[in-house]
Amino acid sequence: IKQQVGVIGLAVMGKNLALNIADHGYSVSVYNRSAQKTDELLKEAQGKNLIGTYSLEEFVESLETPRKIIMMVKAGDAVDATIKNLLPLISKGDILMDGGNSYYKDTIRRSRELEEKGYHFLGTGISGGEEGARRGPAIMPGGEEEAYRMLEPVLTDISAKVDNEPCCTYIGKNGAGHFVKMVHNGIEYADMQLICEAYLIMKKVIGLTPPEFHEVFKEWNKGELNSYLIDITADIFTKQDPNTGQYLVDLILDVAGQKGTGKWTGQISLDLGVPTPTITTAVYERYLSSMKEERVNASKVLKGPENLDKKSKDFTEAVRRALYASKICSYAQGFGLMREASEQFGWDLKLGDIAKIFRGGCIIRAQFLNHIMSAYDKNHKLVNLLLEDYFKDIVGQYQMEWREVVKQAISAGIPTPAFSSALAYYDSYRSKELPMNLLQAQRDYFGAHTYQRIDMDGIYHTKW
Ligand code: NBP
Repeated sequence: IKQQVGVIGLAVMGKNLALNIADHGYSVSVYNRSAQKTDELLKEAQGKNLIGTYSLEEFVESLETPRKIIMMVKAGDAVDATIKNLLPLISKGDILMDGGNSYYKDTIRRSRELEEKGYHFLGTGISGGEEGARRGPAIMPGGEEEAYRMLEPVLTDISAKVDNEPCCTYIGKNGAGHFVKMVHNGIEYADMQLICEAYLIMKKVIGLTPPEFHEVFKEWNKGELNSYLIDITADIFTKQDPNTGQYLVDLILDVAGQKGTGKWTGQISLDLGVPTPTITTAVYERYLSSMKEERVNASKVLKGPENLDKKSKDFTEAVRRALYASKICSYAQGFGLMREASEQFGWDLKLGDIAKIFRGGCIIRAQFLNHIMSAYDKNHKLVNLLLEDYFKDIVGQYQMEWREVVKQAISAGIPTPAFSSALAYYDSYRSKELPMNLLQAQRDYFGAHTYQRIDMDGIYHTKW
């Protein structure tokens, strides 16, 4: 008898996904380019219905048809290479799923190429890292709906569950699943940056210590901000270095890495003409962080404000409110980007369902997503989350503290670009009047770009 599901690529993600699939009662075949990872997995999978194969021929041969093959190889060339090697071996009607963080345009191309040849292709975003892959990730499948339906039982079984519902739903055609995963990661960048700015403000302005931070974040996690990222942040502040006894967080170099999905989100928001300043700023801050040597030099040369206005612990509530309001703006931006992509690519994205599957398994899982879900349930054509009652009221109610926190940071010279950009987004978005009348005049002055008037119809040009 043949195996039901095949997994190719047995690094962190593929290995854990294969174990997860086997635990849900499916028989699994695995293959990895280098044999060592296969051997390691087989040792771990003893007693499970999981077999190892050592050539793609053997792998393909071991699977029942139509074959269900999940690729978890490195995004980029490795995916193309794996597809190329599989093509002579598989049959029409087989399903190939790419579960890595592929660039959505690559997925659109691969879908077209494979579907033309009669194969099914699913570009699927999987979030949750190692633990998610093993215990239940959030899954964002894109491709032909018909092909998804064939793999749906496996994917929903292995996904995270919230209120007994799977964190996996069909997203849309071709690149839709990978696009949504990319925006998820962009939002994740912003969430993390916002939390880090809240930390920096409280560190500098109030002078909180790691144990105090632990208490503050633990408390925050009981309220509106309840989320995986706030929870792990609270936890991080408890860890002490066994050698020095110091808090580990204070010993970690302030240089952040990245793998590119946040950058793509920023690039595509520019391409699609959707403002996502808070998300993009979070990417820029990682770049700035990596200019460590330059920053150290600049810190000796460039002046900041002299005095720091210290605040009492009560100020943490203002920071919490500023964080929540900023978070709302960054989600408004991310969901705005998905809304526009849905229009431009004809994906018909169900934004409420997307918020729903983000509630479990993935890094941005949070209570707050319930509000996004119900906002789109009430009105699936909602143009901006900020306009929905719940968000509008919260941001309206918290804005004075939000402004106060940003003012404090600015006057103390503490860099809080994500807080500030979220606030600037809010203020620009709610502005009936922007200064672009002057900008249009400038454009017309130097480039005869013409302008429109508020008092008359038509297109005008002036000899300034
Ligand atoms: P990696 O992204 O580190 O990729 C390693 C795997 O790709 C190994 O199995 C490797 O085989 C295989 N591979 C490479 Br590299 N080039 C290949 C080629 N030309 N042909 C065949 N196989 C090739 O693994 P990962 O961290 O498990 O991530 C897998 C995917 O999931 C990526 O797209 C990643 O972005 C995404 N993702 C990762 C996480 C996470 O937390 N790590 C979370 C969410 C999504 P080898 O063993 O022979 O070198």
